[in-house]
Amino acid sequence: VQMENALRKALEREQLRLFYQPQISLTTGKVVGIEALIRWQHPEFGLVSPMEFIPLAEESGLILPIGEWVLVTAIQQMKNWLDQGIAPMTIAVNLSAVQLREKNIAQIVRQLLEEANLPAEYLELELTETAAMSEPEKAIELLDELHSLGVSIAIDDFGTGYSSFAYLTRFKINKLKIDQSFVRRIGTHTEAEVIIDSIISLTQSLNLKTVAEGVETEEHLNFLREKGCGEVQGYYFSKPKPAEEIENWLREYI
Ligand code: G
Ligand code: G
Ligand code: MN
Ligand code: NA
Repeated sequence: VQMENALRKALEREQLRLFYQPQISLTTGKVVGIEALIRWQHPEFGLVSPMEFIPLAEESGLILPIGEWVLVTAIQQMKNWLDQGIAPMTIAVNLSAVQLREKNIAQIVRQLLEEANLPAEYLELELTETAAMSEPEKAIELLDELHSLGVSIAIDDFGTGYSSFAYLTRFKINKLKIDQSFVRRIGTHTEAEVIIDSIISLTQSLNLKTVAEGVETEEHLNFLREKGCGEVQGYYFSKPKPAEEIENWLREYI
């Protein structure tokens, strides 16, 4: 309860921050997207990882106002970058399973895009495989709604859950994000390499994009390029950073 109150105050006192991490196309070498990742700038404990407070936010329901804050902030930031000419690219926002169950989430997204005057095509929503498969029929309905708004959808942490191929074809999705637990094992674990290879083939057959997460080394990168992975994200390029720092990184990269 104490932590819950502290988190509620963090939202009110504007102690939440978004960090941003680039996604790079392996075909063009360009930055094609930026993922927004939340942090809590705690006055005593410093930067707190979402792993420490998202579960609590989900249990307490605080994830709804926090998730909306993330959407508002990421959309505003993207609009700002678009106006500065640091584009084209998408901003990717993580959605929690709890937000997926919120009845009017598509309405909220539509309204926030309208208020910020950001075209829907610049927004990508990430839903974990586990969240999508926990209530697949509901997910189908929501993904249909979001798809008709024009936002794109990525399935996050792919390979760690239990997707059925039947659902994958019924979900209106644009991208699969290969979980970093597989990428980390490139070069050391053949099974992980086989799984990555299969996910890439699967996305190609389904006409989806693939992003590999957690790319840290040249070896990871070469393997992924050779297998035909479309996009990569990871410390090899940049850690998640505050907006100003990622802007500087973008200017240098371009
Ligand atoms: O950035 P980092 O590796 O610390 O993120 C840890 C976990 O927190 C990841 O699984 C990520 O998806 C999740 N996460 C980061 N930001 C958000 C957010 O805004 N909303 C939700 N629901 N999860 C987030
Ligand atoms: O939303 P998702 O579960 O994909 O969260 C991504 C998480 O992975 C974030 O916490 C981010 O900080 C972290 N991350 C991003 N790139 C790397 C990387 O190259 N290596 C490691 N170990 N973690 C990464
Ligand atoms: Mn993610
Ligand atoms: Na992930």
